[in-house]
Amino acid sequence: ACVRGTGVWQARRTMSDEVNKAKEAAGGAGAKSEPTIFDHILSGKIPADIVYEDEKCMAFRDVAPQAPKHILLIPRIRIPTLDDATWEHAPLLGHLMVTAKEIAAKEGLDKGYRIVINNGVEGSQSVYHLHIHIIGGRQMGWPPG
Ligand code: TR5
Repeated sequence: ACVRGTGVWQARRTMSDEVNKAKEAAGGAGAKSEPTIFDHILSGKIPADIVYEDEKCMAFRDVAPQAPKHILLIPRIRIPTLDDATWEHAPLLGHLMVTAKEIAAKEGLDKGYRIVINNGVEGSQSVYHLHIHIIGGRQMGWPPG
């Protein structure tokens, strides 16, 4: 069904890789309590291409960009998934949303962009530290895969 070397083959391969990663990430009993790669980026132990930071959050370029611009925006505190967010987190989540549109503007995404939060296994979440994907620089399709 997949034709090597075509965009279709690439897209399918990428999608199944992401789904597999998401399933593996959720597999361990400690998936929600163990530090993630993003904790190491926050502490500076692992380098990242940081585009923005303040006292509440940090944004850096995705290592596997899905579009010309692909940035991850994360809170400094670790909320594993959107499902773990409570009303106490509402001001922080609002801060992230307004920061996301400011980053998009700074990146020149004046024609539009996509904001994504993958949640849990069926949402294809692979890193259990809540993050907002800011994706742009090309025409997005709908519905998402
Ligand atoms: O699938 P979800 O929504 O959980 O998104 C996780 C994202 O983290 C994916 O888009 C990955 O490409 C991205 N990612 C994973 C790593 C990583 C990263 N982005 C920047 N830097 C990274 N490092 C250093 N290591 C990763 N494992």
